[in-house]
Amino acid sequence: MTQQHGTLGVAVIGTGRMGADHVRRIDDVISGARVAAVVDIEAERVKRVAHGIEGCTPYTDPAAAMADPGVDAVLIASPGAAHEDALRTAFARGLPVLCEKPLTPDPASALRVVQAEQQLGRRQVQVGFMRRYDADYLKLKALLTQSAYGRPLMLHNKHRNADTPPGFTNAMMIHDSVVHEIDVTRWLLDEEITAVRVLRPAPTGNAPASLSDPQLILFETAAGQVVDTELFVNCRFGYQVSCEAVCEGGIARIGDDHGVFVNAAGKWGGSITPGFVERFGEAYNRQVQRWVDATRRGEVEGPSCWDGYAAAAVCAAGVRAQASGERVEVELDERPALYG
Ligand code: ISE
Repeated sequence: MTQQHGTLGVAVIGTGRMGADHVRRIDDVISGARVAAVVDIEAERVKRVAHGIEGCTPYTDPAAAMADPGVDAVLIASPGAAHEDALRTAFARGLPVLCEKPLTPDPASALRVVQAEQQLGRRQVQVGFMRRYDADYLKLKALLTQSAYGRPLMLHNKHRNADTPPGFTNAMMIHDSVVHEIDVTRWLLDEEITAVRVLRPAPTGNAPASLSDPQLILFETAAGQVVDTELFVNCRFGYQVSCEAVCEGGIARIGDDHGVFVNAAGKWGGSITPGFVERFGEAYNRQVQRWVDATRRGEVEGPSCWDGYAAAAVCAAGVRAQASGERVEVELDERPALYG
């Protein structure tokens, strides 16, 4: 690894909303890394993003950026369909990767990535499931790991977005939004999800007519736990993510995000964060910092390609369950030894 200025030279692939946010984060917020290259198919946009970042070269081709001698590692934030190719190029060049979710858009391609990483004989990818780096989720995980309240029996999740971007579909409600609850369920409970059901109540009038919003998603785990998620992506009032773990000896809940709590003019209350970039800003910072630190030590940690593949398998079952109204079992390959 050739690190200039003692820092990790990162190529950020994709300069849309998340990619641009990661460029800002690496340039301004975290330590130990610099943005050595940015990549986007839109030449003007990528030039604009690179402009003003010292030593940053714009590219329209991911492979060319990864061949840049100043690039030591890759952050993939392009649309999911482009991830498999970018990952394979990074594998061929031995470049460590932080790959935004989804690892790839479907289980077959995600499994191919798992198999390609297995052939390397070592982990090279951290998958960007950033909730694992959120301070509240980390506290909840610690309580469950210590068995502070006994065995967890159920999780109740709420996942609310103020609104959806144009073109957001029912399938994206699973792939883009519920994928986070899929990952936190597997991580918090340390169990695979085995089956999915989706209930679709009468929709809100605030969502586009093509969207069945809200939805209630039910997971069963291999240990027999049941997890429900209320997904409401046009709730209008703000961004809310919470998780309540119901254990044998107590209940622990996170995500009641009040910030400052005010009593005034005959009212009490706090405020609600507007969106995920604000709600999970610190988690994104910690995620990228931990990736940079581990990479500089020559290590790989955090959510793995297996986690990315398992999430894709549950998403596929979820989309089928959503369309059919039936209980759909998750089809999962055997977990390779590389992933513990
Ligand atoms: C978005 O892509 C995210 O990743 C957010 O965390 C999630 O809350 C939102 O629903 C998704 O669309």
